[in-house]
Amino acid sequence: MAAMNDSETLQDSLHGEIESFFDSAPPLKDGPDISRKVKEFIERTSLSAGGKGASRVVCITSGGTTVPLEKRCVRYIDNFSSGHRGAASTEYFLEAGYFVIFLYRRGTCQPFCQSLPEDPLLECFEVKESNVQACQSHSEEIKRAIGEHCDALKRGLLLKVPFTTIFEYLQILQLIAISMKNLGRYAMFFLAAAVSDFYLPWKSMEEHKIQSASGPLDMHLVQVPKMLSVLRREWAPMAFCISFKLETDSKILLEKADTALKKYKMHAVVANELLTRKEVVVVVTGSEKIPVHRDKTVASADVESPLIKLLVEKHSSQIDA
Ligand code: 9Z3
Repeated sequence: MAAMNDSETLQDSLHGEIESFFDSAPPLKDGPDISRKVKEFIERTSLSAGGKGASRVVCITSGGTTVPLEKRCVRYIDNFSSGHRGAASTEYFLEAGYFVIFLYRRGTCQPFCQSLPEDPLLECFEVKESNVQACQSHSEEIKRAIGEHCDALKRGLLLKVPFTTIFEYLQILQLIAISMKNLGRYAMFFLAAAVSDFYLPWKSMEEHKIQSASGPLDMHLVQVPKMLSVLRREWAPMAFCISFKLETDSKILLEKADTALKKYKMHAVVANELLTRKEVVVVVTGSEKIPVHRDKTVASADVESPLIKLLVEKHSSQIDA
């Protein structure tokens, strides 16, 4: 029997880690329902293309994943992400003619709601003569938000799928990616979600709330297997894949983005720093590092607008190659 080389051994151990992650994960509560909705959505995208080639579909991940510490979860570890990047990018991809699967963390920013106050229900409406109506000061934003959201849903351009835990996120991402496999190069992944690096396996988790009377807490967290490799290699190998690299230290950011690009064979890695993430990002590809800035002359302009324009161009080149 031929001896395994280093890369085969690495792939084998990654497969083992991934298998054990999925085997030990609690089954998705509404798995069959999510699966049906995703399949129907993707079927509709193919139908709508008619005879004109294929439609482009992007899966946008948004928000942070949680790591539960108890099965009947009271406490959890969280990952920072407001969901602004994913929500704003959803609007720009829809504008560019993409179908969007928006895989988002429950409670984070939603597309079309960027200009609304934090608590729109309580801050944008008032009661007048026993009727609820939109406040004059917010009526235009509300009309736009509701109108564009309903339109995207009605025309079947947007599918929203929520997650909370790292277990839900990775199971749903796998389900979506495998369903998108047949779209080939017309599929795109825009992985802006902040994904936990460590988790507590379900089988080693306490059933009930951890008791503080037991003294200091000692917990062994296991590394979350790097699903980016398997997404590229097996789940949807032809899809155009963009991942994100977040750092707080600018000195290591571009190097780490470059390493991720090569290690996971991404088409581009968007590098961003926590404090400046709304002003500038750097798109790192195999041949260039392109800084993308927000247009500072327009108060409401965001960095996602030029970023999505650039990524759509890159995706077009990939499709035509
Ligand atoms: C990002 O870097 C996103 O751009 C942000 C967006 C989470 C910073 P907001 O949601 O912020 O608009 O508030 N996302 C990816 C972060 C991440 O976890 N990347 C992993 C890493 O850096 C690779 S998958 O190791």
